[in-house]
Amino acid sequence: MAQYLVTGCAGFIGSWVTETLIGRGECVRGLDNFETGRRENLAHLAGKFEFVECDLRDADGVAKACEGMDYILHQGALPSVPRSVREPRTSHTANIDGTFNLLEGARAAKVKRIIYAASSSAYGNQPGFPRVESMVPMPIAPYPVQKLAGELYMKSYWQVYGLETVCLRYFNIFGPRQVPDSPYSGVMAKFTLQMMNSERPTIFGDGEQGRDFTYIENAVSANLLALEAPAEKVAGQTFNVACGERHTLNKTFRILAELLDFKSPPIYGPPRMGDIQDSLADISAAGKAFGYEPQVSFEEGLRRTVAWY
Ligand code: UD2
Repeated sequence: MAQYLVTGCAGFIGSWVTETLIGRGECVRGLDNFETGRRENLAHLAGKFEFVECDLRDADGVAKACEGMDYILHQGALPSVPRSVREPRTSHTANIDGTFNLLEGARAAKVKRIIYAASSSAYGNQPGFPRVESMVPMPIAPYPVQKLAGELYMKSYWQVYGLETVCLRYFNIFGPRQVPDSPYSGVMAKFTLQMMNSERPTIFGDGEQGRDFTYIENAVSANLLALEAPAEKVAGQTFNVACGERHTLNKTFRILAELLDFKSPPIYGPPRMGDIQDSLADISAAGKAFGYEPQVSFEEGLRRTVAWY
C-alpha cells in the first residue's frame, strides 16, 4: 500500500490534505512542529495516522520521516508576507532550509513524487493578467523569494535526480481552520473573526487591490489530481491553483459583512510593506495537465468559511 507523508499536517492546508487522504483509506504519516500548526486541527484524526513531531529545519528528523514513503505533500512552511518582512531569517530557515532538507530526505528514501505548496506571490507586481506560469517570476518580499527558491529546488531535483516534483502555486487559499487570530493571519480568517467580535477590520491601502481567493477544497483536489497525473504531464512543472477570478478587498469586506450582519465600515490604513497590488490566475495549465477545475466558488467558500468560525 502506498505511503504518504504530509508536512505541516497540523496547519490549515496540511490538515485538510491529511484528512482527505485518510478519508480515502490511504496510509498517512504527518509531520509538524506546531510553530503555526495547531493540535486541535488533528484531534479528530487521532489514531488514524502516524504523527511525527519534527521541525523541517531538523535534517536528520526529516530524513527519518521520509523513510518508507512513496509520496510527499509538502505543505509545511512559515507563511505570511509580513512575517517574512519582519523576521526574514526565521522564515528563510523554515522555508528554504526546510524544503532542502525534505528534498534530501526524499532523495535518500527514493520517494516517487513530491507535491510542493508554491505561492502566487512569486509573480510580484509585473504587468500582465491573468498570471501564466511561463511569466518570469518577480518576487518582492522574502516570503515569495523563499517559496520560489523551493520551486527551483523542486525542478532541480527532477532534472538532476529524476525525483518527480510538482509545484502548485496557490492563490490565496482560505477556509475553515485558517488561523484567524495571529498578526500574520490571512485576510479572510482575520476579517471573519474581527467581525464576529464586533471589531472593525483594517484594510491596508484603498481596498481596490484584488486577489484570486481560492477555497481550500479546490487546493486539496489539485493536490490529489497532481499526485495521480502521469509523470510526463506534471513532473518538474509549476501550475497555478486558483479560481481564475479577481475579487477586491472592498468587495470581500462587503460580502463578509453581509454574511455576518456586520454594520460598521472598515478602517483604512496605509498599504502593507512588501504587498503586491493584484493577483489573478490563468488556471488552464492545471486543467489540461491533470483535470483541475475549481469545485467550490468564491461565494460558496465564503459562506462555508463563515459558517465554520
Ligand atoms: C500571499 C500570497 C498567497 C499565500 C500567502 C501566504 C499573493 C497574491 N498571495 O498572500 O498565495 O502564499 O501569501 O501567507 O501574494 N490585508 C488587509 N488587512 C489585514 C490583512 C491583510 O487589508 O488585516 C490585505 C493585505 O494588505 C493584502 C490582502 O489583504 O492586500 C491579502 O493579504 P493576506 O495576508 O491575506 O495574503 P497575501 O495576498 O499576502
